[in-house]
Amino acid sequence: MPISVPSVHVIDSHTEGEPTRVIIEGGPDLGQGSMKEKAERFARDFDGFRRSMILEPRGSDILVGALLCPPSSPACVAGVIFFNNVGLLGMCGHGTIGVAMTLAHLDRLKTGRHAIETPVGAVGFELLGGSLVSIENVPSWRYRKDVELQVEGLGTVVGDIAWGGNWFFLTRYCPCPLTVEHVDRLTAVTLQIRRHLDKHAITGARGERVDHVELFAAGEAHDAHSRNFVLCPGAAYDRSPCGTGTSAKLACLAADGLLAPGKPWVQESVIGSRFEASFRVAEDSGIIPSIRGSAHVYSEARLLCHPDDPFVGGVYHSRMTPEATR
Ligand code: PYC
Repeated sequence: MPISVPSVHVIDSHTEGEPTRVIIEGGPDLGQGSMKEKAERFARDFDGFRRSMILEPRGSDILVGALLCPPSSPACVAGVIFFNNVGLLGMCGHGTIGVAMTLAHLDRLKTGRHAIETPVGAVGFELLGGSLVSIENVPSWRYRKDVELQVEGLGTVVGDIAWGGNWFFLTRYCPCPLTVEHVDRLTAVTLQIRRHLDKHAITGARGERVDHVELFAAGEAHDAHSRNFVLCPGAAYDRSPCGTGTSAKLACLAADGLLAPGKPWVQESVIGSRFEASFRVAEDSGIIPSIRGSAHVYSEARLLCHPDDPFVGGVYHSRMTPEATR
């Protein structure tokens, strides 16, 4: 007689090289309430599910998960909680593009404009045809300019703190070229910067942890305005140019008067993939960034979660435990 094993239907895609795993069916029921309340419930009561979906052996440290749930606003096609190897994300730009392509792959959405609801606000998106998606992110803004850090082993590092759906420290400090051959050094340096931010309680506007660090240099392609390296909360680096990081960058450029509303900004990632971005001025304050990129669905699976499997709860990579990444 076949044994019934709990299974989770997932669809994996990548956006400009950075993967997203959308939980289609088999995820926890988070009940009623706002997306913020649902995210709090997910973090508090279902952390084992998060670990099982993202960590090895079913996942990997570089995956971002997207749990679909009913939205509280009828204007949105889905509620989405993004999560990674160490916890939850406020928003995820590459992940929103991945969710959009996944819903199109399932034939749940047609070309045109739609929106999802995240714990930090509604995010509009447009399926542009083929693999292209453009998103309209939550209002983004710069909180502090030219924050000077004296980082052990690195010396003076100057950067801005900005919100783009997650909190970022953005700096032009570049110890080596922003290329894949250097990702170990770039990871070590950005972790060192983040440890300094943590140690000295340098936070977002309401005391939030600044959990993403973004290094910038000139773009390599002739039409790229900039290239970046983005350290994510769990010590993985973003293979895409990071949607929320590009939003935070646009907020800084806008605040400095270096980019006008509607003007294009091409942001390259450390692997050379790219987002095309621009912004409009937000009604209250800050900017509304638009980010355009491509996503490709590459796998559809049922993850089996047999209770007898000793590693059903996932295993942390030794360098990437929540403690090691602090
Ligand atoms: O695209 O916003 C993003 C993102 C955040 C973390 C990884 N990707």
